[in-house]
Amino acid sequence: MGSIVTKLSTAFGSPERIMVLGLGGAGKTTVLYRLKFGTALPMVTPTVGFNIETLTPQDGAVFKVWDIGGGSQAKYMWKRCLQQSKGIIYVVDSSDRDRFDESQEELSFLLDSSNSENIPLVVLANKRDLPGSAASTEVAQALALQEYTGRRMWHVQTISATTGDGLEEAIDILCSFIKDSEQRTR
Ligand code: G3D
Ligand code: MG
Repeated sequence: MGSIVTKLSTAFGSPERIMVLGLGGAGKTTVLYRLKFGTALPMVTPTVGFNIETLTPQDGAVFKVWDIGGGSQAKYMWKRCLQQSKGIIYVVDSSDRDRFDESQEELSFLLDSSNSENIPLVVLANKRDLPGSAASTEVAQALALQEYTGRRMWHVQTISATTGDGLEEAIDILCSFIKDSEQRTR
């Protein structure tokens, strides 16, 4: 299997900048690793802060990965970065209902405080391999995504970053959203 991200460059002819955001532990690093290498992450190094990982244009798309939450000051810095992005990937641990509220608050802060309504959102409801993980409808509700209907393109895709299940579908949807938003703003 080739790298999934090459789809993005194939779709757009040039590398696109995608923000990958979510609370610490949601699975962002694991997602990034799988996008880049198409395999599971051999070892995860805990990361704190922001702008910590990127995929480069040679990989087909520029992915900026930022940890949010926990009172991080970084969130005041990613607004500008967000406005320059073509798409937002928001990663949620779908097995950790205790953090749904915090995840929702961070997401709404992100979306409401930046001038970014034209930027599509794909939520990765990660860790679907774990028993009892929330379905996409539950995650959509927990994140109050209905509020954005009609204002922003959004979709929730359940995935497992460790097995890769669902990730390709998620990237396909992001590609089609980005194409749609570019046609609208043209
Ligand atoms: P982050 O970058 O968002 O902080 P990480 O998150 O990618 O570091 O992942 C946090 C933990 O969740 C890691 O476990 C990782 O292996 C695990 N994880 C990520 N994706 C999945 C998944 O799809 N399924 C399962 N079961 N676990 C996943 P550790 O134990 O290293 O903290
Ligand atoms: Mg990480």
